[in-house]
Amino acid sequence: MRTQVAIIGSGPSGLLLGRLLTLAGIDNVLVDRVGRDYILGRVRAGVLEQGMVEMMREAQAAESLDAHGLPHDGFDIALNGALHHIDLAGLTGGRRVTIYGQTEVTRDLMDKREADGATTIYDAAHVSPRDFGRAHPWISYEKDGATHRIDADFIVGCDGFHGASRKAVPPKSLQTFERVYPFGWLGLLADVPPARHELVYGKHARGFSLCSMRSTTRSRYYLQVPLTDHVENWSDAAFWDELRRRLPAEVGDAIVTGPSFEKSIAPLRSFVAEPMRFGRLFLAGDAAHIVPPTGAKGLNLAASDIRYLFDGFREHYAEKSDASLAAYSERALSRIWKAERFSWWMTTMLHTFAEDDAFGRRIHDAELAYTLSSTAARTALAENYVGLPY
Ligand code: RFL
Ligand code: PHB
Repeated sequence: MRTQVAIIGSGPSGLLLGRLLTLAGIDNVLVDRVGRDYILGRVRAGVLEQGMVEMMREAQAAESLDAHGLPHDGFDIALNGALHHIDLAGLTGGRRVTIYGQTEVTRDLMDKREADGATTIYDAAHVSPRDFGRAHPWISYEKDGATHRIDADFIVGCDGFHGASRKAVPPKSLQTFERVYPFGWLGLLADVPPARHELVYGKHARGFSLCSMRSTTRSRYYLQVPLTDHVENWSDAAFWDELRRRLPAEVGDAIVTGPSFEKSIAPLRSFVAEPMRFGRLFLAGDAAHIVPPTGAKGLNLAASDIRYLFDGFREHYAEKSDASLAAYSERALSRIWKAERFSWWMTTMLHTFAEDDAFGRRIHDAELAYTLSSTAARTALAENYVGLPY
């Protein structure tokens, strides 16, 4: 098989790139090691920046997002039994975020891809990018007992943190930066109305908590838990009890409980790999970087990578210019590092660190108290939360 752009990974970054390329008349093939249902079974992000919403519209895949996404003009931070409102729109000249699940983004893009008739190979084993340091890169994979080959002009690794693309780069060509946090997030999804109409990020001596949602009838809640914890240790009742303990009474009393249909623990990590281009192989999304979810940036960063990369491919094919492709890694990394900083800052400010001494705890408390009390600091928070310009 031959194509112009071979994409590894059918998550939001691979699907968004594929759809934009297809609309621009650029042939592309997508390969994933698992299948559609498995991918749609993963519960992940839920907050979209305005830039990502606009990209979904550019991809002509925003009908459901525009109909069912919930625009949010702000959120609350709970501290010491009180709520402090962060007026995103007021602090940023009217910018806002939209609540719409990653699962739905992925499904909408998959449906468009199917309707486009673009080639997607699911359940492909041992996917491997080859010869990307040379003029004629290709991908190999195994399926149905046979080995297959896709020749391409370019390969894009959208295959997430554990994917094959970054691993195929010789270690000496790659610099990595990493911070692993000493806790995880236990997440619960339930078909109950959200406690409030906006998100609540809770700081508490017992640990961080977050009240989020997917719709007006589906809630997503998180609790900070030790890395040694296991999801089997948490009955639904224990989760609801602990959540209420960590939140002010006005939020706790408004929580509607019900049976969960998803519960899982995710570790928190910051990670960046530099550069994001190796000859004819590009990395995008989680394949190149991870942020802890506290700033709601993971999915949105995947979208901004695709913004820069798609512009590069369009210029390459339509205008015979490689200037944007050449600038991809540097442009993307400049925005990524700012989101890394913001996500790290939100995480350290809002979580409880067991290894903190008394001084460290007071400093983290003062950081949050200052942020809540200063219009300048709240503006900086809001400007990052709604998303820095592309
Ligand atoms: P994805 O979504 O991980 O998609 C990668 C795709 O590549 C496939 N793949 C392979 N295909 C072929 N060969 C291989 N060797 C392959 N290895 C992997 C996978 O099957 C998959 O289909 O990456 P993408 O597209 O870059 O999108 C990034 C986002 O998914 C990610 O940033 C966010 O979901 C991060 N994240 C969260 N972000 C938020 O902003 N808010 C959240 O609440 C939030 N929760 C989460 C998260 C990530 C999690 N992970 C990675 C475990 C919760 C979890 C549990
Ligand atoms: C979510 O709804 O899953 C969510 C929302 C905000 C975050 C992280 C996760 O910061």
